[in-house]
Amino acid sequence: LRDLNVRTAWNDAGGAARARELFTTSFGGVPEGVWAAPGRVNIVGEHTDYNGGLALPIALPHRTFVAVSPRTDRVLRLVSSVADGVVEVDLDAVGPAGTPAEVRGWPSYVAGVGWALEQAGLASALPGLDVAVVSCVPTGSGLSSSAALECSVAVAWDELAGLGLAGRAAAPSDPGRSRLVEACVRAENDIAGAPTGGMDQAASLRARAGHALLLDCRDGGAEHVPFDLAASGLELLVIDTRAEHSHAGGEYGQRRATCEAAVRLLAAPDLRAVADATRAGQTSLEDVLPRLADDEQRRRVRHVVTEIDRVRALVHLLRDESDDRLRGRSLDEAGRLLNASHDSLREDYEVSSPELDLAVETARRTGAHGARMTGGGFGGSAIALVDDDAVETVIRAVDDAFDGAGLRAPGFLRAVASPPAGRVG
Ligand code: GAF
Repeated sequence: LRDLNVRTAWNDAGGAARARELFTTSFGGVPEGVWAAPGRVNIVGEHTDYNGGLALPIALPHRTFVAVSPRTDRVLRLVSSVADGVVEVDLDAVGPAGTPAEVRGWPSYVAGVGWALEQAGLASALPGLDVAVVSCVPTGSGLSSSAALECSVAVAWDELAGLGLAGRAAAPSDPGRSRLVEACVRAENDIAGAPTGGMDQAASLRARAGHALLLDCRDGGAEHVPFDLAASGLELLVIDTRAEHSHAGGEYGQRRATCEAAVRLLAAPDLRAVADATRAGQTSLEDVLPRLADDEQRRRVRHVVTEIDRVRALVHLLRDESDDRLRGRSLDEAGRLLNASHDSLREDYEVSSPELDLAVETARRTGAHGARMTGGGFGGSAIALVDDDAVETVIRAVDDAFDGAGLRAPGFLRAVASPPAGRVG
């Protein structure tokens, strides 16, 4: 596989050394510390977070590393291994996207976290920072590189300013981390101007190694569901189509607005309430859908309601296995749920892309038990549930299919449920 684009994750020591080196060459001296935060893949539960629904992400072993020193003033000096030069931002001059004080580009994800921590009253006047950023989370690939950046900075500021929210590595504080999640989401919504939900930041800050994070996006609750595919002889293969996506563009926001309009028509608190009512047998999609404005709205709602059910069903399968293994009928059913999720996202929610469909179809055809797009869509990445001895076959087949279709060579990552954000050096 050496000739193919398989992206291995850096280990903590390697990532920290890279970040320190960039810090020293950019600012001189040594940083006070290095913090890291993971990207994520969502196993199932897509476009449910902003509908008060359920999602089931894992943290990736691929992380963003920030080498940081606090400053005595309110200035941020930021450097990234993938951007030119040092950017300076005055923390007292940061304002929402679309106003004269907006911060442009990637620095908005860093400055936004400071702004949001102060707005929420979690910090009074944060110190400025010198920050050097390096990452092995592919950017623009639907693997939450922006959340990884926000969350790595959040845990760094948390410790350097003595906020005490993240807790110690051995004893992470979930309530405190939930406050950090909220700040990172506000940074992304208000300062970077991307109207996303909170799944990505929650995965990066609240996930656990060896577990998927069952997120209840209505009340912020989280449960850790054992997710050790290796024990079942399986792998979760991530296929990065390298068709770039962005959620600051209009399509994501349009989906969100359509759901909000549907909720108003149904006089429901959110689409989660509709999902819960159909599950409890108090109503059914046959009753609900005719009350909506048009076919498009009906399809969007059908996706969200059925997707919430798919999260419940997959969690049930994962928990049902007394020895935490997926095999036989449970494995078939898990694959069927992933496939149904993709088909619903493609047909009803209309957020897939030709590249994602090709990746998914090829993986299914060459042995995956199930495959689907992951993340917001419109490009980005797909996941495939594959026997560990079939991974190479699927990788080669997808690479060939992309070549045959005249597309850029895709990237591949092996997803293992990994630890959340924290200090690494
Ligand atoms: C993107 C968003 F950032 C998440 O909040 C979520 O809505 C996801 O798309 C779709 O499930 O990753």
